[in-house]
Amino acid sequence: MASSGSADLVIVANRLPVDRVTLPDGTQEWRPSPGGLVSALEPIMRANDGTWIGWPGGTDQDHEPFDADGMSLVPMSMTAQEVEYFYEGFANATLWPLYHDLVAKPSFHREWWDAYVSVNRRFAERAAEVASEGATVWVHDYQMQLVPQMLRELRPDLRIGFYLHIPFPPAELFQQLPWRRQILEGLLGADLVGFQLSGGAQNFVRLVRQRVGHKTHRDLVYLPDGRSVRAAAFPISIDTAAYEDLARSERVEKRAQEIRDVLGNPRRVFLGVDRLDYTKGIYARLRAFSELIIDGHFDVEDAVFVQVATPSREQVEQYRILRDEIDRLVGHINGDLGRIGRPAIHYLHASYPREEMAAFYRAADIMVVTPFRDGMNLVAKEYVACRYEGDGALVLSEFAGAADELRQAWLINPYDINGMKAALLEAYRADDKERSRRMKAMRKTVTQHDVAAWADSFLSELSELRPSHGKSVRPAKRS
Ligand code: GDG
Repeated sequence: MASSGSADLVIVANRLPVDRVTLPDGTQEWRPSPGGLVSALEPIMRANDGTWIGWPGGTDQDHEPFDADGMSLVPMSMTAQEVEYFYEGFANATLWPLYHDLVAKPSFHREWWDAYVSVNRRFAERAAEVASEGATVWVHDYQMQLVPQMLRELRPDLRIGFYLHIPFPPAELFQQLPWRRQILEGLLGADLVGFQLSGGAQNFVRLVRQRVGHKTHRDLVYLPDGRSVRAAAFPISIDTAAYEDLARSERVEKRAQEIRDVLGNPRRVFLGVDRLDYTKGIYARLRAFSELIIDGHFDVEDAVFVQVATPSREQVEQYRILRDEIDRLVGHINGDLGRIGRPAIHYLHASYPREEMAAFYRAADIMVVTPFRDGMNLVAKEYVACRYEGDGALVLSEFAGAADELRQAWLINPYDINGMKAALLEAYRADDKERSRRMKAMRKTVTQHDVAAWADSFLSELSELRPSHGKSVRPAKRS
């Protein structure tokens, strides 16, 4: 067994919750990249002397571990070739499309796989160094699926959890992967494997039975060495109260009004917010909206679509192609349907501070979330959290994990353009009473089930699975 470190709780994720940024004068500094995951885990990390292992972005730079906000951060370096083969290649051009219903064609390259193995090994070795005797290690997402097994071999004393943020595909698709067995065995190093939905957990257990040959019963896998692994659903959520507070702030309220003014105060503002990703269904939704104008249901004076598309994975070819397609479509639509000062679509290829995002959510009457496949989709929940007056409408794809909980949204099939048009129109025409009935029910769900509840339920389940091993994770001190 490797000698142990001092951290009682270790997070292993592809990214650190900070970015290394270069300032105009050439100096560099760490800047927090706060996402839902960090805010969920921060209190638990603080209460447990937690350490976060991840890549800070950039290449070929070694950084010493440092402390930030009561967490100890351990930056992992990556070579330019690893970024290309492991991150852009195997993670984002093999696993990402394969796990999202083959919305794009996955590429299989043996040298990408080799890089995936070696990066996973380095992360596992680092986790083995920093974790204390009997510590809890929580590994995150599709970039790190081999870490649980590698870590268990190095440190059998640890309690290991794994959480997959994206869908886990059905056997019929997963079995295309030349390294399918290695991935399944990698995940089986964990005591608890968490998924967004129970369908993902069931796909995993079925594949383990078929491909690895282990005995399974319901959500349990029995390994020959006597250990068992549980696979279960833990739908992720957001820091609901923090979003609501932001939405209620005077600055955000003022900014939301400014946005509506600049848009010309149309009757209805439609909004899309996504990473620019082919899984998100941006093209189809913009087409559906434009056809409603062409069909004469409303005019550019009545309705406008604001689409925020955050730049993402720009080195990957399929993402470049998508960007060009959306650029062309928006150009066509605005060229054909827009008037002076009145484009049909406001297309913003940029990333904004959280406060501005909240202002967009406040300014929008109808939020349009139409992925072809999405693990959860936090944008849908953020919109609901920001509508504290119980107004606003959500049009949501059945293929987003969030559709399991947000049943009162206008649910659509993103492959069915006519169905999508009908739902957009219904949401456009719905009266206040109808919109409020739906929104209030969804707000209840998002308020009761926030990201802290998600993290607590995963970690307490993990502690129960291995009660005799190691120390318990101390609950977060709520302020
Ligand atoms: C993966 C899974 C799962 C976006 N643009 C800006 C910005 N965002 C924020 C949103 C939201 C987050 O990014 C995106 O989360 P999603 O859940 O919508 O989608 P993915 O990035 O694909 O996330 C997904 C999630 O992991 C968590 O498990 O739900 O299914 O694919 O929080 O607000 N934030 C800021 N500026 C932007 O321009 N500040």
